[in-house]
Amino acid sequence: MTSLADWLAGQSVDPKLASTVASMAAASVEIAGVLRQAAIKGQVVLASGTNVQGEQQKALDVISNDIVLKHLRENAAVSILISEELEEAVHLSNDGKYIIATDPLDGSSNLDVNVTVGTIFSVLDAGKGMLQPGSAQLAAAYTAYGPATNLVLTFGTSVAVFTLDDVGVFQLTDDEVEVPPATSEFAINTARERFWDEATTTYVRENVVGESGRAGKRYNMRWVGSMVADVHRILMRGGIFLYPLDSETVTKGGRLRLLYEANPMAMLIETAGGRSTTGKQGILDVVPTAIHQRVPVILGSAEEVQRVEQLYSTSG
Ligand code: P6P
Repeated sequence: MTSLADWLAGQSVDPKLASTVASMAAASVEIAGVLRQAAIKGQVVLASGTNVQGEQQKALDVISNDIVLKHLRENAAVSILISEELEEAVHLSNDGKYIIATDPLDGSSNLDVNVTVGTIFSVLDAGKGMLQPGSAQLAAAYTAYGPATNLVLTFGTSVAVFTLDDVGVFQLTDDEVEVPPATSEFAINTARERFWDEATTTYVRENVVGESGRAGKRYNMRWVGSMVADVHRILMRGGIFLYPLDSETVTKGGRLRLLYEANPMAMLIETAGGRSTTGKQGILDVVPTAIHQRVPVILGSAEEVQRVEQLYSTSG
């Protein structure tokens, strides 16, 4: 087996970039341990307050953010942290080379029902500022806390999967992930149908009519409600994830965040041969205007995303 440390040492990337990824991986190993023991230690998922021992409680997403901060403060290569849990960016080092944008615990509302959640992060060149398009990312990754703990990582040329072993070391288990170009599985929250635009409505309707529909095949639907879980399934066996702009999310620009959800996931999917779009443009081409900006997200198997792009292009 090849450990993450040995694999990173063999990559042709700046050693400080490799160490930045290693710090985030170490944070995710610690977060995995916290999540496994949370119920036993009386840590509830979202509430704050005091536990049965009268100790001050923090929600697990705040605890996860604290763990990320601790690990990044120990790495002088990191200049700035942008986190879903923090309104403002945190300045960590005057001569750091990199910016980390992260959702420390995405999907945390699923924790109380023991569904896979994750840590998502993106690495940017600090010299270019915080508001860079996703195409400028130097690395993207997530850790999925599921039956196995998987770190899925790319520097832009290939996508590698690491699995946490029984002594807390990430071991390489797949070094050439490729998203199948075709699929018969789509992921969307169908409870939002009444808010959908014409392109989304047409696309889903064509899928659910099965073999007699435009796609000419039967589809299955999956919606975990945890982006890391849905995207990991799509990376591993194909599919399409849709959180499109709809009549309710339009006022905020979408549901999911650009810098630390859409961009890293789009980089992973596109590096693995898939496609991503907001419906109007490639996700990685969006120039951010704010660190917590939201965008519509459609990504996954290339042929499927192209069908959706075509529907958007003809629906005006
Ligand atoms: P909905 C989790 O809160 C999250 O940010 C993503 O992980 C997930 O894909 C999405 O929101 C689920 O949204 O509207 O279906 O609850």
